[in-house]
Amino acid sequence: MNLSAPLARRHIPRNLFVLDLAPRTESIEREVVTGLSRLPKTLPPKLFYDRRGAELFNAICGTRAYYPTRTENQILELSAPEIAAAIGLGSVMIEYGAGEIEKVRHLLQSARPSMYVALDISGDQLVRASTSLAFAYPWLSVVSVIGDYHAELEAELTLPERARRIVFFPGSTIGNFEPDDACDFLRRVRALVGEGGGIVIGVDLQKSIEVLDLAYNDPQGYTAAFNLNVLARLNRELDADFDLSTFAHRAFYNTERARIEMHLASLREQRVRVAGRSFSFAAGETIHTENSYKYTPDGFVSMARRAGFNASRMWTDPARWFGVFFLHN
Ligand code: AVJ
Repeated sequence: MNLSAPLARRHIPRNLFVLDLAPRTESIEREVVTGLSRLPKTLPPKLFYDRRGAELFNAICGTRAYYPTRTENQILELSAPEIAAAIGLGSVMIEYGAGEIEKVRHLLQSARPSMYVALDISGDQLVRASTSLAFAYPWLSVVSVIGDYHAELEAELTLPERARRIVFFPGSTIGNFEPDDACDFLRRVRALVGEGGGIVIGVDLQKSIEVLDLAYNDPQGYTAAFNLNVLARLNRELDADFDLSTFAHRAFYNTERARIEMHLASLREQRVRVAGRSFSFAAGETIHTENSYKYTPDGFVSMARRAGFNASRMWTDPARWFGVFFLHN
């Protein structure tokens, strides 16, 4: 965190509590070395979100090509009263991957939660965004937790006992998980929210390949920069020597598996050093950096049922490009 002391003193609101559960460097080193030792090589998508990556992701969200963010925002805005009615008043809302903390603002005024817990891996962004949220909603207690989805919230934090717990998981981040892991994630959410609890979750829906491909190959090149930024991060944090001009962004829709795949392709045969080890690349070989699964409404609901949830409804846009689901116990 780069807050100078006087600035920090003037800008910390009373209704904000910050908890840092971010994985330390050894754990990214282990995951990176394991991923690059695999065939095909892989890197976990959470590595995208360093400070620069979080900025680039925001730039992606502002492009015409990347429809999910604006479509989901439209749905949340138009259906806020109904979604808030499903959530109920006075709940504890817990958001995974909160980022800029913009989407939940559509719901706060009408759902009036008693506490809002924001979890994100990008610490600088989370602290900045939750500070401005806490100032904008002085009646709300804001807790921001720097960590990933596996952070054991319950072990680290005492949540109010009696309030209904609602997880908010917008952005279709669930699409990053393998379907089995997505189902496990929903099971864990179900255990966390308990009796009477629920989840409001944004899910990107299947649609034409052209629309999907363009969304991950925006003409401004932000997605390419976002993908390549992972290598710059490894250069900096794990003393790697990737030459970014010898790797290229690749993103395409895999129809059989209903997912966008993002890769970084080595443009030539080469060896790269990462954390004291050497990895060889054939010309054209890729590092698989992300999957983004696209669901049908029925497919998603049946997964939710397998996880033990009842799906009570889906809000969508006129073109049915994106769905916001309410699942409850
Ligand atoms: C934040 C995971 C939902 O999969 O669409 C955007 C990330 N990757 N462009 C997605 C992303 C490339 C995004 N999620």
